[in-house]
Amino acid sequence: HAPLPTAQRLAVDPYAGCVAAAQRATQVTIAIAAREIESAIDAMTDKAAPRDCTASAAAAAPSHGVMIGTRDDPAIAALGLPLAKAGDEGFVIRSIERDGRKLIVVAANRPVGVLYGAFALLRELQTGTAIDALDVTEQPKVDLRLLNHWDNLDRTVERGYSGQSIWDWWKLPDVNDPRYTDYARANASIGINGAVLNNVNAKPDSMTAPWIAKAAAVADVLRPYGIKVYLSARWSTPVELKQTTTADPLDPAVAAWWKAKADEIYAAIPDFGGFLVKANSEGQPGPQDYKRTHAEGANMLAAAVKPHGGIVMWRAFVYSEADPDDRAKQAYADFKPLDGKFADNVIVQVKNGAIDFQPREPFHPMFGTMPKTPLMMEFQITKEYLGFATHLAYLAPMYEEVLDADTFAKGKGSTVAEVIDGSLEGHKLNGMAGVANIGSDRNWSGSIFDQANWYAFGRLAWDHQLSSDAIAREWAKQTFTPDPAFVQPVTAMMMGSRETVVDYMTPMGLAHLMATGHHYGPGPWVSDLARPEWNPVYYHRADKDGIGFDRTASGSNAVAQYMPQVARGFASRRSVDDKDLLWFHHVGWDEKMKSGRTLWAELLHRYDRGVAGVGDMQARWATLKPFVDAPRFEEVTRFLAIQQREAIWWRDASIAYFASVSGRALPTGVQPPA
Ligand code: GCW
Repeated sequence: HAPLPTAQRLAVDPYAGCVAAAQRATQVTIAIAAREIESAIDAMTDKAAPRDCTASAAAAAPSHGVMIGTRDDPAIAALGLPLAKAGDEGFVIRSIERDGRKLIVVAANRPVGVLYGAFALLRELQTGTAIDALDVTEQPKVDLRLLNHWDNLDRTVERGYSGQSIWDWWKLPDVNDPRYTDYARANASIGINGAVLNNVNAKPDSMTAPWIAKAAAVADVLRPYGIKVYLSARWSTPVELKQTTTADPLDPAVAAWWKAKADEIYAAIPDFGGFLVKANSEGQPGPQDYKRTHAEGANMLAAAVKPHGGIVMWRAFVYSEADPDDRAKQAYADFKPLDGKFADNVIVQVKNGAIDFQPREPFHPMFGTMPKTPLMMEFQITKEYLGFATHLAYLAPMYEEVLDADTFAKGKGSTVAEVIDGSLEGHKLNGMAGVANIGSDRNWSGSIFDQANWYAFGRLAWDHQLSSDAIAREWAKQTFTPDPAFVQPVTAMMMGSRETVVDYMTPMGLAHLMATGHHYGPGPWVSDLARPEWNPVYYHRADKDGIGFDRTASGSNAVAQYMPQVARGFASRRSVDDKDLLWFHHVGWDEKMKSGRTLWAELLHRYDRGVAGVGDMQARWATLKPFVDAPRFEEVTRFLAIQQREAIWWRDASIAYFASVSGRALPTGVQPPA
């Protein structure tokens, strides 16, 4: 926490001191919340000396103070605050006067709510809310707010761009890196309440006794911060550990093995959250190997954790060799017939779009069409397809676009957000997961601005009604300075950044044009990979006449997986938005776009706009130098220079390739790739 601007600092200053927290001695989470407030206010008001508040806490009654606690604290209960509106995890923050004293109260029903309230108070102070006018009551809209770590047991991170995994498995369980505590603090500050520690491409080892002990040590650190630990489970684990001869979910020996395994895990981690499973996808084993359905598989695991209150998150990201005519259709095709067949502690985890975390995808057709099954969102925070850590792309506008999309499941206004928060169909299980971008880099996320994506994910999981713009402002104020002369331009820069990436990588609904394997840089020409749906040419379908994937009735008819109103909107050339055009339609190069340009000219225009957009970010960032410390300023400057070079690379390579396919002349200035 940086010192506040003078006026605000003077107002906050009288509140510095020991927090009155009667439950400090008995509730570790309350003690943590009190310490967070004390040390943050000290830092905000520029106090040097750390004080010891452990013993003397409530002894003095100065004229100003902060008081925190749950409804079980009589001093809190006596205030008559609207705690009924705070639920299990929410809080009330109020500025009040009591016996001539000015008090800030942070109250909740449970200790974790007090902790969330403490961090919310600090956010209010740092973003400039007047300290004597606080009146906030909140509770999260979504219950499961989880990070998914694609972290391997050897500390590599699949699609990670911020160094090694923060989980130092080798030294666990004996050594707890202090970073685990900071990780817990950062996550609690934005309301994240669960972490899947290991990669969905899981290894059987993670289910063995030594690894369970390591996970338990991490769980012990995270617990006081309200964060539960979950594990990814590999379907064939019992077979690979040579403890069963099959992984058929209907074989009693298999069910018994998982039940015993769950019992073993819960003995070590009593509040273990449950399993996340990637099955029958990209070569991973699964119940279909035994001619069983995803539901039969999920339900067997669900029965094992059920007695302990655990859940199973079963991923819908499936596609296999037996691909139908369109990969985008497979998840729905596999899962739709299973609607209503899942046990009540199973939730199906669906990526935001039907292909794979592209810079832009229309929302996944499963949202709104699986009414009897709780669905949770899977967003990607790490930027696998958006330029890794070096390209600046603020992802909240993308999350927001998907959450606000209308599924029409129960008529107009049935948003994806209402599907995943459970309100549309009345599901008790509901959630939102983000594939983490966290690693052991000093800046945690690979770049400063990638921290904003972690932050924004947590804020939106807490409240999907928040705007991406407001979140960017909050983040900028807390991360750099609340000075409006900085916050306004940096927010504008962040808000345009994702669209800029879409423009120079995959404009107008194009997708999956990245180079093979690593997914960094352009590769629209790639056509020789073993499986058709791995090749970019499968997605853009460019030829002499036109470009785009016909997903209407004359093509794969993927549109039919959406509710009729949505399907009609996408299927009609008149109503489909240009941003989604080539996702759903194969369009002639010379056809006229809404702008009046031909498709070819419109594509060129957008590629150019993308390159120019990066130039604008560079220019804007340069003006912000006075507000930013030298190391951070320099890093962002250098990353933007990489992005500028690579935006040109993307544009020129894409245009040169599409020009060669369509037989069009290269515009001046575009270099064909070597
Ligand atoms: O996005 C793709 C990635 C894979 C990943 C897979 C998945 C964990 O390229 O690396 O595997 O999706 O989500 O399962």
